[in-house]
Amino acid sequence: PYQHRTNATTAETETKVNGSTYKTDSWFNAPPNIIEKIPRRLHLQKDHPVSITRQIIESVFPAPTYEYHNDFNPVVTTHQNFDSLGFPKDHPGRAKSDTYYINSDTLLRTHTSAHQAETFRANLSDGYLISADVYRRDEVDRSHYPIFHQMEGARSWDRAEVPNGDIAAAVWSDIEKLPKHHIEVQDPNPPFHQERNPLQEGHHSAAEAEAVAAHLKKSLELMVVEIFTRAKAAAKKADPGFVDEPLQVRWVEAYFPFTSPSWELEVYYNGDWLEVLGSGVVKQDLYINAGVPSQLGWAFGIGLDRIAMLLFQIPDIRLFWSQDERFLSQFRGVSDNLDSLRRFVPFSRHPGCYKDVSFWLKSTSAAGGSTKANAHDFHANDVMEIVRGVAGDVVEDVKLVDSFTHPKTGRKSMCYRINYRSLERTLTNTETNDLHDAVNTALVQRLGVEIR
Ligand code: FA5
Ligand code: MG
Repeated sequence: PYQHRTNATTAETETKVNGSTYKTDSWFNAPPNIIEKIPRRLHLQKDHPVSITRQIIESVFPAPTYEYHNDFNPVVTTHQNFDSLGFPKDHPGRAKSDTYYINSDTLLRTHTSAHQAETFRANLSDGYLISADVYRRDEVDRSHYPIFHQMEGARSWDRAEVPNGDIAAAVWSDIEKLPKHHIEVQDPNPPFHQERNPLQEGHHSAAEAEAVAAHLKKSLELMVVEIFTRAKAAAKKADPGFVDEPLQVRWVEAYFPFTSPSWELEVYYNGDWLEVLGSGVVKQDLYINAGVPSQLGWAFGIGLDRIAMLLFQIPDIRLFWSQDERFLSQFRGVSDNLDSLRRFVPFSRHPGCYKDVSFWLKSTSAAGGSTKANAHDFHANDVMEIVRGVAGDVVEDVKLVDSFTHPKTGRKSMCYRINYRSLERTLTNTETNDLHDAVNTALVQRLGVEIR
């Protein structure tokens, strides 16, 4: 599926993603191992844990109030992913070190919020859920993978459609209709914070924004209750002696360029607070720019892979990409019967092998005219991606173990430790050595570093 061509006469390059051809330019930084996985769409694969997690959440946001969109194209414009959401031009998320670009104004979406504007504009229903694969250049370890899945949700009300334009009353009456829950919720946040999380003055009254926030929080708490009730049922099936502790959740103030006020929801899990989603009252500019200025409402975004890991007790995020029957067979039938959900039983853990690579960064003075990295533009995500690109999913994690600057020459040295461990079989020594040699060669060729 990976097709990248250069036209010899015009020197124009293009690449094919999901059957469409895109012009590439100097911003193109999506490697073959990423582009090849785009058609996988794990959130739509029947009986896949990511897809099952999507179904469980969808069950809490029923049609016809909520409409589901699960096949938006992952290739979006910088306008969709950033500008339409009010991201400033210098936002770090736009950097090539963090985002996969096809060309200077086309990229692989970094979040499902990229589709907010067009979905508000289409105005097909009161609410929506969007599930999709998202792409971020990031570290490599058991909970980070450059492709993961998000679900975006939103609920809007239209002033033009409620009696006397009284949105607050309409929203409170919708809150009354939601099911009740009995979990402990900590929410010490004031409704607004003047600098960090202001009321959108001129657009909403305090009463309206507070009603929308209350509907948002109640709806998302119900979602978490559904997820953790299913997680506990699975835990009890695996271990009848499982001691069920009361679910605790808390709301934490957050910041997103496209919501105000904003919050994250955290769940107390395995002795720690775990961030599960970001959310907030939608900035009115989004509705105005989408041609529906009389609407207002809330939105959230949740990571499906993280939720799936905790629902099924899946220990390593790479497993989602496994085509091994020992993995896939454990979820069969669950898409058609969510009550049959069981915990994942790990197959034997194969031995891992740590190997270090130490190198000098290219010194800044020697960089003249070169496109290779020097100490100034070195980014750890480049190392992560080169290792993943060469050795693929047999890399469990990559960690920086040492770095120092030579006191006399000013050159910088770094040492990364790579853990090679296949999820599916035992690697031979020769195989690991060959992979590590290939990683070293790629680091030299692509970053211009000098191996020590
Ligand atoms: C966002 O992506 C916002 N678009 C969320 C949002 C939507 C806010 C709508 C307001 C309104 P963030 O980058 O924090 O935010 O990611 C949202 C969720 O995705 C996180 O809470 C987490 O569950 C998940 N997530 C983020 N990064 C990763 C990762 N590297 N691996 C797995 N899950 C991740
Ligand atoms: Mg976050």
